[in-house]
Amino acid sequence: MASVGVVTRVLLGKNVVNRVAAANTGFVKFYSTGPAYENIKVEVVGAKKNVGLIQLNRPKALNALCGPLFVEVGQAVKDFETDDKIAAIVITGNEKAFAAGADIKEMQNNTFSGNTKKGFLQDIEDYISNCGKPVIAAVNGFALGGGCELAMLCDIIYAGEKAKFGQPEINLGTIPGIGGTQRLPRYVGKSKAMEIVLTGNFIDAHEAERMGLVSRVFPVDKLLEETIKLAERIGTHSPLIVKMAKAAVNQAYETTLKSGLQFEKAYFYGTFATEDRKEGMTAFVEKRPPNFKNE
Ligand code: DAK
Repeated sequence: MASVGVVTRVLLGKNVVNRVAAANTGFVKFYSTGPAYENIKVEVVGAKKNVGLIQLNRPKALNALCGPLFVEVGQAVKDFETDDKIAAIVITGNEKAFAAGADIKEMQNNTFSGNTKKGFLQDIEDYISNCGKPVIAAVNGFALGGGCELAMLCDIIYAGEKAKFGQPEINLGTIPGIGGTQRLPRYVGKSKAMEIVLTGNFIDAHEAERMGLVSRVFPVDKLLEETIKLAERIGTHSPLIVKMAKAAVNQAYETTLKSGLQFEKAYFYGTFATEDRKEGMTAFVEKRPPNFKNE
């Protein structure tokens, strides 16, 4: 894994603290108290140590999304979101699988009443969708079922050229449950989404790019590096304005065109109440790079 930062876990009795130490600067940051991560790896990467990297890490099960993994991803996203030094978050898997879907063995004996009463893997949707920072999926290998849906929860999807996307739930006698029937049509249109959901067939990375599901495709071994570069590029901007821009784009998926345009205008006007808007335009006029303060 491309890595600049170093992640260590410090066991304090039963409590575990994820300690992220940036090797070059000696800077030490405590992430969160709570249970040790068993299903993901978390790192701070990038030249400025401002990219939070979450790697799904259940390789023997092709990163199948078991309940504890979902909880851990949610916690890691939350931790990165609340850390002012982090500009963007990247979620990735390994070369064989981003994630092959929810853990079928874990849910095999679930019941309608149990799912209805207790819910099923719900939280991650809120953590990622509502995250105020950009979340980027770097997909190599299989992104199936909940894995494809996890990628679609992210703001941008980059893929390695061997990636395969699909919603194969139909083969299991069920249907997508975390956005496959709702987000996929918004990405690729009704006919393609129907084809993918009703056949369970996989699509490859280039086809996914042509359909608009994926924004760029890279050689497998360049994917993570390129995704981190994208996160760093976003990280050169004002985090406050990035948050507003993300919220405005997301409105396009939540409302009518008229309401979305009103939202955009209100946010556009709102940028004029920020120091960073003033700095951005002043820097342009003075022909110098802006120095954004997140204010
Ligand atoms: N769950 C559990 N184990 C899995 C798995 C999965 N989804 N996918 C793969 N594995 C395990 C295999 O069982 C195998 O384990 P062992 O037998 O070695 O112990 C190991 O990973 C390697 O898999 P294969 O031997 O099958 O590897 P192949 O290369 O031959 O095939 C494959 C790769 C990805 C084509 C195949 O493994 C496959 O078809 N996997 C299942 C894909 C799938 O159907 N995914 C959709 C699952 S349903 C919700 C949230 C989420 C969801 C729903 C609701 N809410 C919040 C409400 C999501 C639902 C789903 O994703």
